[in-house]
Amino acid sequence: MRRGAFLMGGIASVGGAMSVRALSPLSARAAGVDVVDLTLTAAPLHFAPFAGISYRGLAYNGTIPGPLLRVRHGQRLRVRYLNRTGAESTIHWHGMILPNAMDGVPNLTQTPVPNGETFLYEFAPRPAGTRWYHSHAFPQMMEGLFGMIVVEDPHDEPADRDLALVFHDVANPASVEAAMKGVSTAPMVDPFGSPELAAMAPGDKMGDEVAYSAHCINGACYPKTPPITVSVGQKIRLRILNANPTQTRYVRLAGQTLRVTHSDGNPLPQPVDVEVLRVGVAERYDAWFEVTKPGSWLLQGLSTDPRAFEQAVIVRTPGMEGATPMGSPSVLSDVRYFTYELAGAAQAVGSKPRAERIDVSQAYVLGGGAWASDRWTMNGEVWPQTQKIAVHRHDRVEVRFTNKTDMHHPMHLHGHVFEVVEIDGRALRSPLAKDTALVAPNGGTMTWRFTADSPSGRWLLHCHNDIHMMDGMMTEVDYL
Ligand SMILES: [Cu+2]
Repeated sequence: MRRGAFLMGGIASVGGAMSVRALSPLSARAAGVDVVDLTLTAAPLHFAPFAGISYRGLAYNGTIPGPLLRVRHGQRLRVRYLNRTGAESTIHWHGMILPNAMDGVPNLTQTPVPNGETFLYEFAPRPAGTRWYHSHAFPQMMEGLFGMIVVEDPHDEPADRDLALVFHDVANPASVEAAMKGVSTAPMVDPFGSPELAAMAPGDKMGDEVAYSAHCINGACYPKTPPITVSVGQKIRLRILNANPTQTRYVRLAGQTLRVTHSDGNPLPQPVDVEVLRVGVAERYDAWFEVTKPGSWLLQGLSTDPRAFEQAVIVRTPGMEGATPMGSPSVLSDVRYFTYELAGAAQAVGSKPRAERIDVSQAYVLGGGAWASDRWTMNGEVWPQTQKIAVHRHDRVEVRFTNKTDMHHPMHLHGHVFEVVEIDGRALRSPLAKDTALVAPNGGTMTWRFTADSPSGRWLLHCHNDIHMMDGMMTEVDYL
């Protein structure tokens, strides 16, 4: 394999065809500097993950995904952003608590960066964990402007291998246009047995589904994804990001149990062992496994899409180069997969989250999305008419969603880490710290709590499904 983790002042990046990116420990020199300085240039790229496809996309520093960025908790990050996309652009630092002016939302937290111009992003990345960055100017993220950033926690349990895996896909632009108008006929691509498919009535069509022409991990499609070589006895840490703009991914490593330790970069109350990792749009998970015997296994992003087999990479021990890798069935019936209820120890239906003083409470009904509709709504309104949440500093805030659509919605709050305290009428004994969480369909509910202790400003709260966001499912938390 191409084991390409090169340190450049705290940045690990891989040139050429992107491989699975191994994070070696930051050198003393890289970890010792106060400020990590780098330049990100966004520009058009012909992206060709395999023969027969050449996609006109956008890339940071010439690669899709963009370079893997690494900083140590406490270091400052200074990114000179050069926009050569041909349009206005910004960078959003997803999952970070940072000054509002650095949050990268065009026309809300900053003037968009004109083509040919630069902008300086500077902040101390926090909290520690697996986070990511992407353009917040539609449709640049789905065109390729995204990458992972790891904020290293020096107190983290060390891994023998630390691997960054970005799951991403090439969207068909015509289907994106149709999906925005609610008239897409692209197939549903969730695996059989998934809650996404179970939520759909037969013949049910939302018209919002995007079609994808390639499914990649770190810029390549199977069988061109460079295999990952591991040794018996090693403990491997996988950092997984679902950068697909509309679809949940089910990640499975054949024949292995995954021990999930972090969700959206934040430590879980306790590790959870699963066979399959469910990763909603924009979510990240850290999952570990131990190599107990020689073998060759496929790590796969499961879906029923005809090209789903492309989203895979071989994990194998030395000497297994000639072996056929073990795969996984693409069905999820009777499979233990990661759920928030499992990780948060959900109690019985009717249980209530811990009683505490709540200063601001806001309920949202998620709606819209009928066939041929270009409206995805919060309390019946589309952005910017949606009801905003006004908070004072230090307020304890509760947000409750009721999802009346038959789609899951990956709801994301900028600039804060919230706690999921309730799901479908069941209180979580151990609330989950997250920045993005899937709200279940058909009357599903979810309650978040957070303290308004972030820097003041205007913080977006929106569905991270790009189609839903652009069709209005967006609001904001405003500090008074
Ligand atoms: Cu949505």
